[in-house]
Amino acid sequence: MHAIKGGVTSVQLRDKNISTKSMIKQGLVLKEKLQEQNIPLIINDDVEAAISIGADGVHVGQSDMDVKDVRKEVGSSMLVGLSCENIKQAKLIDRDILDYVGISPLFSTMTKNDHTSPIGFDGLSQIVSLTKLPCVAIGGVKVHHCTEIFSRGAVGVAVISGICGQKDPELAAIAYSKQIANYQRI
Ligand code: TZP
Ligand code: MG
Repeated sequence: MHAIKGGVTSVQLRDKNISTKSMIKQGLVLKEKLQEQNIPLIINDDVEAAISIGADGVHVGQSDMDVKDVRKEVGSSMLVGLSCENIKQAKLIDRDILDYVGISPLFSTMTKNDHTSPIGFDGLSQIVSLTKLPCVAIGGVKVHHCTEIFSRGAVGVAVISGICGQKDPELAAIAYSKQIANYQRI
């Protein structure tokens, strides 16, 4: 909730090592808190949990459930996002099924130990230009990267360690929010 006070506009619940039952338990608690603040909750890679929680969205990776099947299960009102790691995957993005794309990883990060090769700013531009969907950059995103990320056409940044791993997540979120607000004024 500190991060939200600092300006975070959506939250993803991600834990690769818990059961659907625990995901639902945690998700329901989180959903209630986020709903009070009008902040959407996205569940990572667990469609069953996302449906049970009544989450606003579900996010899958390239090796998770196929997005066509995800869409069939969640219906038309839930957001569905997909991670995209390279040009080949970008060319296969189906904008009739998906709502947004997570471009990943921008830079190397210790948070996800099995990530693919970092794509950097130029990779980000290439993938953005291949999709008409809103793109969010993830992976090693620091405050000082935000202006460049937005200038390359992404509409958002997804951050874990830069906010959750900081002593003061609220202050960290404020720093990201300021960069984004400044960019929007340019
Ligand atoms: N997917 C690609 S990189 C990543 C995920 C979940 C981790 C991002 O974490 P951080 O700490 O913001 O680099
Ligand atoms: Mg995954």
